Amino acid sequence: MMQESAHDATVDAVVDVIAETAPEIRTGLVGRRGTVDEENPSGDEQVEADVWADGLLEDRLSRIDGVGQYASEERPEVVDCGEGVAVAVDPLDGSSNLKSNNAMGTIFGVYDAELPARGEDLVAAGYVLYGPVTTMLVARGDTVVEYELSGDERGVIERDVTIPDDPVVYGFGGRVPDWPDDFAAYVDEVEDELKLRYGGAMIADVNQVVTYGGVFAYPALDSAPNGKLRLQFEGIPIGYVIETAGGASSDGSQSLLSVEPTELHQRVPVHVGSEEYVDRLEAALD
Ligand code: AHM
Ligand code: MG
Repeated sequence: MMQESAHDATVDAVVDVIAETAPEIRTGLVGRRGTVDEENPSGDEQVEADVWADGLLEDRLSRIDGVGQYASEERPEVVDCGEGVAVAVDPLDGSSNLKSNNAMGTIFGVYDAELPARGEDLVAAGYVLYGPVTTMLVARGDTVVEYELSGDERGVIERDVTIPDDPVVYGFGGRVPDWPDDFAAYVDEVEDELKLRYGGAMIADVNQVVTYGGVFAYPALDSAPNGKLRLQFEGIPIGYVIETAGGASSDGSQSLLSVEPTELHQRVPVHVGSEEYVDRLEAALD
């Protein structure tokens, strides 16, 4: 275990690198929207930008004093880079949206443990959203801060991001006939109460929930009992952001932060958002 103060400096440096690299990732997407002839470890088709953004982040994050491991959705193995915390990254979440020119994100989690690590080992997590403007949410301690990024500028938009009361939106992944019956019954209720917002990039859809209240899920499917999203790179970091913002997360029966990690690229059903809707989801799947 590292000293608390050493952590703080390392987490500061990780957040700085993500914030400084995001505007560069955004402008560097031009000319990198085509697919490469490779799959990532989860079997997804890779886009040129996925591989490029992963390389950029690996290079910069692994050079930080106090970062001991780098791992990403786009490479099979953990990169060892010394002593210290582990940084797990989804370099371009929702990169299939590059083709249709829609929103995407970058997700990061900093773990005080070797990967694969547990949610309780997380010391900070956050995401960048490449929307009409570039924003970044960072969850640390008991606070989520939202920034707007532009060039070298990082302006604070909100010092204490909290999911609003009175939920408004929902977004659920997977094909409807592939939803298990109990999840489909839950959706029947939710769609009478909330309005649909689903864009195919978890970060963009989750940020709708953070902004308006509601629920996002990429659930277990009949054809994929662990869903699509990955525990280390997506489930745990997003669960941490949402819970720190006053919401709840679940794999269907427990917080995403309590799920036992067994392998680096393991998948997990993800349900996050306003507590009421996550509680009802767990009751429906019981
Ligand atoms: P990616 O990180 O490889 O882009 O995949 C994850 C994305 C999530 O952002 C999103 O929720 C999901 O895949 C969308 O999947 P689908 O296209 O099946 O709706
Ligand atoms: Mg992703």
